[in-house]
Amino acid sequence: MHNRTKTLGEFIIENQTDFQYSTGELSKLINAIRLAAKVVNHEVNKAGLVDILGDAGDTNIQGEDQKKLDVLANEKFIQTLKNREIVCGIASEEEDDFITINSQDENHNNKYVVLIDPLDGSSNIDVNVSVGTIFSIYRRITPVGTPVQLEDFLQPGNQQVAAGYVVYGTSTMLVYTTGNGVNGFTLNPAIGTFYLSHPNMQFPEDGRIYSVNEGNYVHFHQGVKDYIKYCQKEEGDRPYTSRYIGSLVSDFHRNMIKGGIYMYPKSSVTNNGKLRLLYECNPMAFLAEQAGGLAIGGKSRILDVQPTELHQRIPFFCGSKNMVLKLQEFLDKYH
Ligand code: AHM
Ligand code: MG
Repeated sequence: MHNRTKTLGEFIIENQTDFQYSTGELSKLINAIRLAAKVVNHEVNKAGLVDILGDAGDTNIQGEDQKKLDVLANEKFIQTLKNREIVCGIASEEEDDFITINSQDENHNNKYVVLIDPLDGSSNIDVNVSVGTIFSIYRRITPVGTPVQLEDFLQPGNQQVAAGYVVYGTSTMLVYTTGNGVNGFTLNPAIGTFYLSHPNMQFPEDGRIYSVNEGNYVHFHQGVKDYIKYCQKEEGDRPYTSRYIGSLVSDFHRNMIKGGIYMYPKSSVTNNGKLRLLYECNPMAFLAEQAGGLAIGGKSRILDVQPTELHQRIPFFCGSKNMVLKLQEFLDKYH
């Protein structure tokens, strides 16, 4: 019998029986993200036309201002979530402060907050290389019915109820977890539907790819330098392959499929590395662990870090379990 591929919409409905979905609120939220992803996908796909139709800052033919794609992606996600009245607050890498969402009756009845990096890897947009959206969802900790507070956003990653990313690559994929494994859905652009293409995604336990900006090598700490040398040494299954897109979502996605490690260490010039704990590291760490991988911030598990500010940065090492454990050995030597 022909086994018809499931759509993301069907998958969400089927999984509504998970305890996390019991009120249907989280399902609605993931549906809203699915919709926003399609809108942003449409914008990303026509990014190359900006040169022909007008640059950011110009006025387009309808008299509207052209917007930079990351600004546009930010607006689309926030607008979609606001319109559907399903969250009580949003924090975005693109906004200085979090946004409070009032429901129409001003009751703040929704219980989820969303944190997003609307378009990550934005230096890749102008050169037609993959970019992504990253999202992270928490249940608020302050009482429902009151305005959302900063502490609702500053929860450790181990409190996430869902997280995921969209990769705008050769195909557009939405990959997410609700704490019950990781599933990947590929967009059929002809009909605008995501199909379950990668059920139960798993990091291979071992890998042969390391992803790091080696241009910063001279600034890295000795443990990271030694690990990079280890990756390059001719011994056993080494040297490993070096692959670095400079787009976290794409580097992570490839490593999860093929086996590998992603590193953004601190250095002598960036004390905490570059990546943001709330918008980038926590959601990726949740996905990594749900897919059998690991994510550490140097000394300890990323998901156990207590955030202190919205835009906090942290060193990030993430990928196949045995590769991260090996790296940890090198880091521990210098602690
Ligand atoms: P962004 O949020 O400004 O796009 O920066 C995050 C990106 C990650 O996607 C990527 O892994 C990293 O920055 C690359 O940084 P670098 O160019 O320093 O290697
Ligand atoms: Mg980013």
